[in-house]
Amino acid sequence: MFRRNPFARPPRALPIALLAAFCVATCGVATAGETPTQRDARMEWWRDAKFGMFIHWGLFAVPAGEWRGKPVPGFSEWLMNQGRIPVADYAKLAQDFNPVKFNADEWVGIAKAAGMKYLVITAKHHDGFAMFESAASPFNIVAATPFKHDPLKDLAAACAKQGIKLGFYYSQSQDWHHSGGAGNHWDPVPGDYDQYLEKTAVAQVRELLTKYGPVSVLWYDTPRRMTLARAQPFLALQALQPGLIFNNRLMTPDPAKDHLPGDTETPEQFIPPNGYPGKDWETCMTMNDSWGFKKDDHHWKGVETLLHNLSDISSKGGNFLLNVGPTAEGEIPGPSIERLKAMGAWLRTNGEAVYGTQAGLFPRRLPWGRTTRKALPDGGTRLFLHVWDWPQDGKLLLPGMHQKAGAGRMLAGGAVVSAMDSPGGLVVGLPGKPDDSPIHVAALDFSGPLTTDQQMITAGADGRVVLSVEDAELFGEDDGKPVVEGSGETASFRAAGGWKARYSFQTAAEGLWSVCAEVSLAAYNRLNVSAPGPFGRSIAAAIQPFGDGPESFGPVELGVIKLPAGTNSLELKSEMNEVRPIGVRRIWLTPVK
Ligand code: H79
Repeated sequence: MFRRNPFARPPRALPIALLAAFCVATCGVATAGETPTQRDARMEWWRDAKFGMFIHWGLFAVPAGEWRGKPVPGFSEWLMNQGRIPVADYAKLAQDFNPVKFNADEWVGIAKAAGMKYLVITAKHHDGFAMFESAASPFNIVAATPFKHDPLKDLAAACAKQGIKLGFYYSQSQDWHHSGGAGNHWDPVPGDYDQYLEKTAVAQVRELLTKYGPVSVLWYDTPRRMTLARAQPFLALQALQPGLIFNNRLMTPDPAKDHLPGDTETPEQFIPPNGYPGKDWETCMTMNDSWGFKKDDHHWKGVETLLHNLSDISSKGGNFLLNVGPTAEGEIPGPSIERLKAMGAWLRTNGEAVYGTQAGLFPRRLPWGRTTRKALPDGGTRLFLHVWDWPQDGKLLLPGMHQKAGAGRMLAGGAVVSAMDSPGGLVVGLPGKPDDSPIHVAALDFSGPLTTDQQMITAGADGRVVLSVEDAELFGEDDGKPVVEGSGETASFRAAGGWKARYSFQTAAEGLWSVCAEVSLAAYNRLNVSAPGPFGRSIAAAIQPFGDGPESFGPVELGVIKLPAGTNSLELKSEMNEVRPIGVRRIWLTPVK
């Protein structure tokens, strides 16, 4: 399989679902001269940490998504680009950047109380403004603002004091301000890209790696125009920080000959359906819509969603880098602080199910939640059951598991959890009644490693892959989550507005599949099917309303899709943005000869 960096020049016309397909980049190549054991040792703290704070802070916090009184659509840190603002006009914002309320100890304290173990702050974003004192460019917070102070110095000290690992985000390629930097097409500053790399980017990364004590993470972004030769000076500098971990966005490899340097996969704004088995990965995600502070962005995710994300990510073996966008005054927004506090409270009781854990056991989606596991010193394994939906009868099935369970308890309160074998697997009895915690966690101990004979969905004897409603992971926008009706053969889900259904299954060989669905709909609709993967592409079918209303289901052929061998996931959604109710029963894939 070829290697592709997620943010290397995404083809413009492709829909987001397809861009996500390209985000399945690969890495995990050890740093030159490092053995696998040394690499494991270097990655250990990061693998255990699970939860970190991303901080997007920069000059963009001053306009906060508005230019000359008018809102500019998109991320606030992209305002200069989206508003096509001339370099000289944008640079004047520095005169109004005076974050007098900034308090590094408070920020680090907020991260720590949230249960976060590391933070990654934008030292320089695409706008080219350095949030640190830099001899390489006067366009920095010390030289160009009334604040005249280096906040990264304070943060480094606060992190050291409070035991939080420090990381820097650095936009090495895109720089809309400096001569030769990539990405400024509206008011380009003439100059040579290689000169820019040497005089600005490499010089500033050297400053970041030499003037702030221990740096644990370097987070590069949007490697437009970055080749292996251009990456070399950055790679060489990294030796200045033993143990440094860096992401997979330094460069775009030439698929014919290069490997992609970097320690971590970086899915942005999504959770990979099956994780990246065998690789280190970190989902970065905003808490509202914008990364940088945007004054009219009130589209906050709820605490339950944020905790489900942390639970889902850890069940797939990844880390969660959750973003805050502080204001130009230097404050983390109140709604972010509230949510972080609630996450911290949950983690203080249930953190054992997250920190230092590995991906859960079951290859198929569980109807009640997620699992993680941890090896015990005596050779046994502790399985954590993250209960998202407490079953009415208090009983959970661990499908295909037939090992004898030892002691079990709820992490909150310690009440005893029972487990009994049954033909379908272990039946776990949860004690008492659920309270208002978004996730209740049970821990069960086993001797030795865990096994389940639960299998991923595969093709049946007739060659078809049949995906039922129970197999679907359902997503809704805001309050519009799809509703499941019925059970067995005739189970269906009903959805309207923005919704998405995701299915995971295994294919034995690469090939073409015809996708069909049994649907019921009251109005014209267009369904979109996509499979994130090397051949990811969307197919869509215009389907007419048929039958006698919502009770009547009929088959519809959606099109043909190419899938690789192995684990696949397929997403189904409506292309109609307006509310168009639809019912979906089974989906099936038939191999195309
Ligand atoms: O720092 C955050 C984003 O600013 C940065 N990565 C995260 C961590 C990022 N850079 N590029 N992208 C994300 C891809 C998204 C590009 C978009 Fe746009 C910016 C979509 C809309 C605004 C550029 C301008 C592409 C379309 C219009």
